[in-house]
Amino acid sequence: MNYDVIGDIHGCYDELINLINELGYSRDQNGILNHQDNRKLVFLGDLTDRGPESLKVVHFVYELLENEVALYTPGNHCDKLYRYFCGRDVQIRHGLETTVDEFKALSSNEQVTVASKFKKMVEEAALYLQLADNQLIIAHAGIREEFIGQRHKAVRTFVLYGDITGERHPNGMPVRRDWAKEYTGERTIIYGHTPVKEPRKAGSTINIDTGCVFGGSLTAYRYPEGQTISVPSSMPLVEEKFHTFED
Ligand SMILES: [Mn+2]
Repeated sequence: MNYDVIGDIHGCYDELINLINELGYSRDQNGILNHQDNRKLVFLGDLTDRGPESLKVVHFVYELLENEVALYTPGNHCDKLYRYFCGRDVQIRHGLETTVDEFKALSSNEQVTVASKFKKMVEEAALYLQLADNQLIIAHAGIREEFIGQRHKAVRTFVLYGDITGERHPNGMPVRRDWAKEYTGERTIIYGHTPVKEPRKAGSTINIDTGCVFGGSLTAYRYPEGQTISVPSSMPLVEEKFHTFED
């Protein structure tokens, strides 16, 4: 199986549709989206929050999962929205407020539908994906080589939040270590979570969060071809949200 892995969408539904069209997916006579070359889409998490149409993205990805044309692994924003839908006491900030506003504007029937779809997606999802005979790893914020195959608490924190130190930068952003630079493994690791202007390769890792919701682009990585395809964002550019790395 060949895969098209899609970076952090954050409610940018129009860009998602543009990218999927660009990748060559289309609907068959039964209205089911698929690819004539038998490819699958892979979503690496953070489907919602900050952007304009988070719940439309949820419905769309849910349909693809039901039709088995996509795989999904959650991000930190997915984890928090899941806890919100479970009625837990979560802080409605860092972008969750846009999704909650969309949710509250729905009828109670529509609320039940979208919440149960999303909960099912997250409950059935793996913390990270091991594909292509374990040669392709997809993890929201990345993963250390020695963590591959493990699922304990430290692995979960790393996969959802990255290699955080617990400290914060003066602008409030958590300090994240550059784990990808140290990665010497053979397996391909595709991740997102940290917005970069261009897809960032380091060893056999690639960060494909090109900050669509901050006015960058939405990027897909084609495996095994190793090619990236990006579509431009319709959102205003928020320059300070993009990270730069020393390679
Ligand atoms: Mn994230």
